Amino acid sequence: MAASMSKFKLSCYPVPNIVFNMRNAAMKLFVVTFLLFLTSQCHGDDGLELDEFLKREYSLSKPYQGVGSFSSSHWDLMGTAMVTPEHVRLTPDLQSRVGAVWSRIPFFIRDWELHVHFKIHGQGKKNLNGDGMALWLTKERMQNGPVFGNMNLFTGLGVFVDTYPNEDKSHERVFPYISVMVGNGTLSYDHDRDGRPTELGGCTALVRNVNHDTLLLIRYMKNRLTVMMDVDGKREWRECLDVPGVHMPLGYYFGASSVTGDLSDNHDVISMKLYQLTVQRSSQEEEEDREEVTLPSVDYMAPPQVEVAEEGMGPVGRFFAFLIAVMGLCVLAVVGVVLYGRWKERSRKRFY
Ligand SMILES: *[C@@H]1O[C@H](CO)[C@@H](O)[C@H](O)[C@H]1NC(C)=O
Ligand SMILES: [Ca+2]
Repeated sequence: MAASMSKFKLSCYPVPNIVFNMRNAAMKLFVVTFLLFLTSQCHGDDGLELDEFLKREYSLSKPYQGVGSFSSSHWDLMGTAMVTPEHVRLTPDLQSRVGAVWSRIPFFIRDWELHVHFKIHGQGKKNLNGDGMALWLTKERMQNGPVFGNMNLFTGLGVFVDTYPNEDKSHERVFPYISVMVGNGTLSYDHDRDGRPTELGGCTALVRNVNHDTLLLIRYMKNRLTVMMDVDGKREWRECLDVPGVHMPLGYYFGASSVTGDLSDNHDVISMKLYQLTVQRSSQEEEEDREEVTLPSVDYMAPPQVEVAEEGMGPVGRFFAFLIAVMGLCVLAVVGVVLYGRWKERSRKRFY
């Protein structure tokens, strides 16, 4: 990640030539360090929201006109999914149900943002409910299977709102948990481990049985995948995951699916709104983007997640820590020399 991240970030604060012309190596190091620090503040959001607009053919919203009917809709229903005036209910709060809703139209937009308004609620006490729901952008559609009601070995993006901890040995992860996976047709989602071996990342999202609206945002822009959530009733987006170097082919299908087992919940989709993002690309980025992607992939896969309480330091952070340590040592050395000088002086005085 480090390499592609810094490339991405440096593009928003170009390093001035003057830095490279400096004679003094220490000074150069200092300035570059400072610039690196600046660029680490730059979030790569440049060019965002120049223009965004809703694409109705990829959106699902009230009054869900014709959803599931043969002729007049862009969406198909599957299994127990049913339309009411308030929502598309994927599963009711009953055992062993599978439901899904799938877009009929292949998706050909390069940069986009999907806002999903959903509601998960039921009678079960905490962690006695399940299993959650998934959002999809995949090559396959309308399949049955073990991954939140959809097939395993899928090809494309899956965002899971997992409400039941299957692997719960250490309670180190608080559920409901959002996790993200990019499948290439051969990667298997491990349900018993809540998908840990293949996840790109994720976060806890306390979305169940709450009185306020719960929303997810999935953004794919310049091959960067970002997931944000608005689940606290504060009406602001909080970041859940942000991964550069994600390559997604065009022509896939949006979907949402859900499954219940021994444990259950109502899994409702209230709306899915797809916005096209208009993004400026440099000619180099245009060049890179012209290479056709035939299989979804991710440049950098994190090693299987081990939960850490706080965020680790990035390369820049580590460099700073190193710099501070070196500076600290210098200060100590100076203080030591001064103290030693005084001590010598005093001991000399004692002889007179
Ligand atoms: C799918 O991804 C995995 C993990 O990155 C990789 O080992 C495998 O070779 C990929 N499969 C294909 C068909 O590219
Ligand atoms: Ca699970």
